[in-house]
Amino acid sequence: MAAGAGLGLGELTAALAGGTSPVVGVGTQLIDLAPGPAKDWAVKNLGTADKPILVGGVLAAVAVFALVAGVVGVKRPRVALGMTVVLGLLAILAAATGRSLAVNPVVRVLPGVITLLVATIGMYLVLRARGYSLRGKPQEVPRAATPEQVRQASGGGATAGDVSGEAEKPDGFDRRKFLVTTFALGAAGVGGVAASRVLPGGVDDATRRAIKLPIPASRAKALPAGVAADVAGISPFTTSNKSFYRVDTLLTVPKVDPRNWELRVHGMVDRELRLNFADLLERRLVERDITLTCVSNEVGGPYVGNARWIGVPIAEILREAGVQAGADAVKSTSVDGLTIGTPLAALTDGRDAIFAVGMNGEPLPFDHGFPVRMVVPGLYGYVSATKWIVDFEVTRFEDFSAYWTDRGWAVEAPIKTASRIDVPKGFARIKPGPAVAAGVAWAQHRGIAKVEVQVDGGPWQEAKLADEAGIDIWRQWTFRWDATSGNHTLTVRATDHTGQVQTADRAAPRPNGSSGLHNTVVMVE
Ligand SMILES: Nc1nc2c(c(=O)[nH]1)N[C@H]1C(S)=C(S)[C@@H](COP(=O)(O)O)O[C@H]1N2
Ligand SMILES: [Mo]
Repeated sequence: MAAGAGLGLGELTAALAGGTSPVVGVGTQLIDLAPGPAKDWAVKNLGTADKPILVGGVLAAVAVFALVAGVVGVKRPRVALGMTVVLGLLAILAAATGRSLAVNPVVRVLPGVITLLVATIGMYLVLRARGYSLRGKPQEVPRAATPEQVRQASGGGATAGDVSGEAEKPDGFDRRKFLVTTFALGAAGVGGVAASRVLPGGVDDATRRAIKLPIPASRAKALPAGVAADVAGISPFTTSNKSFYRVDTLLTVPKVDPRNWELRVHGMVDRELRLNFADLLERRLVERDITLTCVSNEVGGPYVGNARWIGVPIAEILREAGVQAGADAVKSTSVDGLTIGTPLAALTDGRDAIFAVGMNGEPLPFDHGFPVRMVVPGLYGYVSATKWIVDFEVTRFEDFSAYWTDRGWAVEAPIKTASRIDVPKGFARIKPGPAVAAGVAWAQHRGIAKVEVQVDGGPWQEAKLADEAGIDIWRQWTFRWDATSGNHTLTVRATDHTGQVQTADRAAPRPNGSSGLHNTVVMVE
């Protein structure tokens, strides 16, 4: 209960003052310190559930630790207090050294300090109510104490062998006080968490949705009539914001107020720029369909999506800032301190690299980087798609290392040519006769030229491609075949416009993206 009160009031302090929540702070440190394989495993096997599972794990660990402290406290109250202090110190340490949304270092650790104080004082009060003195030797009074013993202990005054210490009345176990104290602590914990949840944390969703984005000066190219294949179960050509995959390292999604948002453009530039949200909206906006892919996507995996973005061309900002000779990279930083390194060339070679403010007709959703994120066609997200961006530094790759590259991922990571079977689903049962397979293929900034399907390891047969919307955008395909009874394996491969055929060589996502061919087994009745 004492630990719960500490965490609850720490949570409330974080909501009120804006510091790092103890649970989120420790969880974030665990994310950052986790060895690469552990993280890969979580991304692969837990998906987006990894975050609630991590938070649940932290809470469970605290609960177990606090229970042990409580049990130990029966015999050794000072050890119990020591353990409680350690718990608080962990929260402070995590906040002080980890990524945090709070800039001010004092504000940052404040919730941890509150957690330490509340939990320790709470533990002290519980122990006292339980009848234990903290000074001198541990008491032996409670539970089995006979009325005589109690009377002796309380009436005897400070005689030799006094076990009570001076501050305490050695009145043994005060059940009422004990229950009231534990109940009050529990209520403080629950109340703190509840209050922190109803407090407005940053800007709210109504404010976000109320933002009117100007009509972009350069609209997206009209989509050809046949970009979408008419097959049930195929990934929609445009991925809705709700079903767009999400990959990041944040336990609580930042709700940055656009009125306070600022992007600093600096480093190897002639003129440092500071852009606020209104500045961005006043610039020339472009609207583009761009397909995003995560480097963690396994062959056939779900971490790919296509959206219609609105944003400011990064090249135009760089031109205005004046890039100095020798620079070859940009280090961008999000509001929580995560860094991403992007090749300068990909931002200036004419492709549609943007500071995006809109996604599928609305301001960026909080989950996807509100108010501003980067979108760069052709590069995996971890080297290009900085969400909640606040800092943009022109620099050289040799002068910095970014968050993911510190964790064993490649410094440069163009998206590999890939394809996926959406229909039929694995182990689907279908009727014999004419059948259809369908899916998507992508090779951003090179474009998809051909998709082929193989049935049971037979010859490669060309699939029908949907119309091409652009080289930065995925392309749908369909394949008609004659299904005969029995189990069959369908395999797909794509070829991009450079002539590169998708490799069959299997590679894990680390260090620079998975490779290999997606296949699906169908059962024909
Ligand atoms: N601030 C921040 N930006 C980030 C990340 C992150 O962890 N933090 N993850 C990147 C990765 S790995 C990918 S694949 C894309 C995913 O963008 P989405 O969540 O909008 O799909 O965002 C990128 N931008
Ligand atoms: Mo990613």
